[in-house]
Amino acid sequence: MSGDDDQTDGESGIATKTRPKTQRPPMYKVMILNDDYTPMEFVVHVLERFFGLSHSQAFELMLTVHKKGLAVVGVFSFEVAETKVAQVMDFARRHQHPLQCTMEKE
Ligand code: TYC
Repeated sequence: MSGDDDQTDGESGIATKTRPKTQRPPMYKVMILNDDYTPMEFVVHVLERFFGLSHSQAFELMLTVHKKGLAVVGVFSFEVAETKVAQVMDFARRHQHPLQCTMEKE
């Protein structure tokens, strides 16, 4: 309950609050990198399939990567980020495209 941790400052008599530290799990950015060979449609398909983006969101994000070199495509827990990276890398390799997907602690 909020207010449970109200305390009274000994000197001033002013009510003060302590905030118990809430532990949040670290989150990981998943990024895709541009290259000169992977077809644009393939990257759009990857973003729709593995990151749940709509076609127009996927197309825009693909263009951002194409122009800027890389972009964050999502932020996930370690396990989910690891799985996404592995799925994308495996899918790209199976289609013989050099698309790279990496993760980084936020
Ligand atoms: N640069 C690629 C091309 O012109 C398209 C591309 C976009 C590749 C994004 C990778 O992550 C990427 N065919």
